[in-house]
Amino acid sequence: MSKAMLKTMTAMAAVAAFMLPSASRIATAADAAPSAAAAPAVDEPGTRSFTLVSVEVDDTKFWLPSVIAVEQGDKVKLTLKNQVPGAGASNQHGFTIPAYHIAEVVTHGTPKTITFVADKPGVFPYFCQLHAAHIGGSLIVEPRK
Ligand SMILES: [Cu+2]
Repeated sequence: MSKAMLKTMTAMAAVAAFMLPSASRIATAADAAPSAAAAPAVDEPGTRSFTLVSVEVDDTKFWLPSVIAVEQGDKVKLTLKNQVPGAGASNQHGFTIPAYHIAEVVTHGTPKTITFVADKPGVFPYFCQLHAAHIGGSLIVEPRK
């Protein structure tokens, strides 16, 4: 069987599976709403999403997780949250990935979302550009095969 035929049959099966339940029961607006809401939020293909949180443990600040890995060419979406308690200027921490020209300042209580395309393979450190003692991590970009 050809790959194209298999693809077509798979698509037809998917359509049939989708159509059967709705055809076999009387759909009401009340029925439809929960199933629509239950559908998971899916990123567009090729997008990798991560939440990075800055925390303080025993007087040491960390960006966690300390390793994130993607594949070269992925669109990367990072949600940055600063959960370190503080007031005034001390309620801000930096997040930078110099190799990707990213440098943000994240205020406690105000998450930031950034996106970029991981076009360069390698291991790239991320850290807080405001405080040398603030421990960062590594972005691993696996080369595309
Ligand atoms: Cu910091």
